[in-house]
Amino acid sequence: MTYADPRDANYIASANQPHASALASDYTALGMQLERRGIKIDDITRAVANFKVAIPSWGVGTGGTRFGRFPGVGEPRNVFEKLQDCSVIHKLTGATPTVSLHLPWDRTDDYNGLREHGAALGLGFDAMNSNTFQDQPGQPLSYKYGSLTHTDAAVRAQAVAHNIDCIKAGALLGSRALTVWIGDGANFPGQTHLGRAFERYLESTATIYKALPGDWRMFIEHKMYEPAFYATVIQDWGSSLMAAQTLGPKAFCLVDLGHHAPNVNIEMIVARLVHAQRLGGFHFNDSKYGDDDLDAGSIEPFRLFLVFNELVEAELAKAPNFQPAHMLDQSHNVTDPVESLMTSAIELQRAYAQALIVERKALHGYRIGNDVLMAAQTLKRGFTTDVSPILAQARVTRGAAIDPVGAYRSSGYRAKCAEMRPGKQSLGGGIV
Ligand code: LRH
Ligand code: MN
Repeated sequence: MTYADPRDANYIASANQPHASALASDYTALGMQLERRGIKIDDITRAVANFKVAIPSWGVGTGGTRFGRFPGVGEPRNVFEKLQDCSVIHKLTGATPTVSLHLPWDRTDDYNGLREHGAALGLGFDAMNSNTFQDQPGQPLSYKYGSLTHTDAAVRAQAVAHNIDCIKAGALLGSRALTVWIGDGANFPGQTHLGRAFERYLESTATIYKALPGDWRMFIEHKMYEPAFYATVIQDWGSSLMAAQTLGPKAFCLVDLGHHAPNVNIEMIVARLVHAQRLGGFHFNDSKYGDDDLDAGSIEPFRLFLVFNELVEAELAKAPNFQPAHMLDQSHNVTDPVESLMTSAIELQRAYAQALIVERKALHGYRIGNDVLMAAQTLKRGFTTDVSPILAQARVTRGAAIDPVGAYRSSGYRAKCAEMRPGKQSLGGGIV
């Protein structure tokens, strides 16, 4: 198989050529359809082209579960190769200019070099992610019974120090946020004092908060369960919001879609966090049962649309303190991670475009008049409109591919990586 660099502008232009006329006629047809609804298609395309989502560095390698991991070929072996794959995703979608790193998985002793490597690839760095849910080789104190909320102050101090290291590394990279997710909790009723554990969390995060540079934000990520299976210290948005409001104006709540019980109304949580001016951002993915970390929009696209509907309402209302950081957080166990991350970024743009074309004036009228059916139908019409031409046109305006997966596959990039990245992949269990 011949190899072509899928990031090369000429390669992308030639890959787009066979799709150009179909896109042009589909775009014109959709434009006329939306015109009849009083919507200018180019306005939507511009907004979609400006929509950005960060790639999780841990998502470009094949993920796994506790039962096993089946690595693909040509996997990135270090953070520099992870960035290379991220640049392919960005060049072919035009939607993912930043990467969210996870320490120590992405630790390097040359963060300035990493920053330059990223810049050369056209990439920046989004929120840093700390990790006190695993013990590292040679780590003095274990996180088996918790980290920021451990009963032993020395363990808490070790966890706090790690988070401050993440801030220091992030500052060298140009990141301006730290995401703190901890697995701390209990497997048995009685194992922990539910109130004091939360107080220890507030004490530890207050120290981390003090270390935040002036223009940084701290994202508190709640999760209902796993690895703790009875009680998790930051179990829900309520605990997260209480912590953010206690810590200070730089603390915000991060919503990982997979961190809720099935059927929880996540768009309602988003509406409340917007109201509280504490919506920091998202870890987008999809799930059917637990924290499945499946591709965004692959299981519940209507739910994703309803989340973006709340974001568009907030945007239109010019909600104060509203700058949500969008990130993907997925585990790609059976697909090529580059393909999954490209299609997932595009599914977020789809939900955003669908929310943008909702006829808000008519919807408002039906709501005020309690014309329930027409209100529901008017909202749903955004979701049932095929906005694919807008998404493809937005990519073209960014010099990206009309058919990213097609362009990626015909480039032979993965096969080339298999050649360039020899070496046995570890088979163990676990998400990375
Ligand atoms: C926890 C989580 C968190 C990351 C980890 C990789 O489930 O969502 O955001 O640190 O996955
Ligand atoms: Mn997450």
